[in-house]
Amino acid sequence: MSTHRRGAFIVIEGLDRAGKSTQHARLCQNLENQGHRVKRMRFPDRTTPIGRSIDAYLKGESQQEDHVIHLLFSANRWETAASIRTAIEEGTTVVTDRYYCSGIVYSAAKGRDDLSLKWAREPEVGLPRPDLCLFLDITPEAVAKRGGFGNEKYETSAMQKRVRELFYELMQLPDGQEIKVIDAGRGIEDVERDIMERVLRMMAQTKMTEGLES
Ligand code: DGP
Ligand code: NA
Ligand code: NA
Repeated sequence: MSTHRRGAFIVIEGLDRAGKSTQHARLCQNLENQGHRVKRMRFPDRTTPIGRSIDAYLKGESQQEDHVIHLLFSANRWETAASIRTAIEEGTTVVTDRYYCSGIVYSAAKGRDDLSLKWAREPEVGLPRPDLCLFLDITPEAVAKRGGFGNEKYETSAMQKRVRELFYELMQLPDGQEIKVIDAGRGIEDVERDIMERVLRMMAQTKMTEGLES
């Protein structure tokens, strides 16, 4: 009897300017070098029609009501849900740059009474759940040293401070149990090594064959 090994689902999360895209690229390359088949994804995926609306919103070219943009970000994840499941079942490891933790936390960070963490999580219920979510954490001081934020919608210190607090809140809840904090204030190679160690540990501990024996 042979067992078919399913792929892992790994999410890189973090604050703006934490180095997510660099680390995402390096992790994917490192996994491929070890012989894993890897599917690279990023959210928001700005290439779909919904993603183009999100892109315009983030660049300040269009306005959206806060609940509406939340649901568009969520729909942008749902567009890919089936392809994530298929890839994992086929043994491909899926690595995404952001996912629903950002979704929940960035919207809740707006501080509206009618847009709580609880409200923000509801549209995400049922999306494929990651095996591991790495939160690249960086202090506002370290971001300033990197040249500060860009010009997109949420790239202000006040917003990032609140986002950071809410990531830590989310980790205490059942939804946040797979989140692991990575100190992203260090050099690129140190962060890269730390991430790879966490991923390999997760892969060794997770029953990656569940449900797919043949
Ligand atoms: P990035 O392309 O990784 O820089 O992400 C774009 C911005 O969008 C970033 O500030 C984080 C934010 N973001 C990502 N996902 C969501 C989401 O689901 N909801 C909200 N409100 N913001 C999100
Ligand atoms: Na950004
Ligand atoms: Na990025």
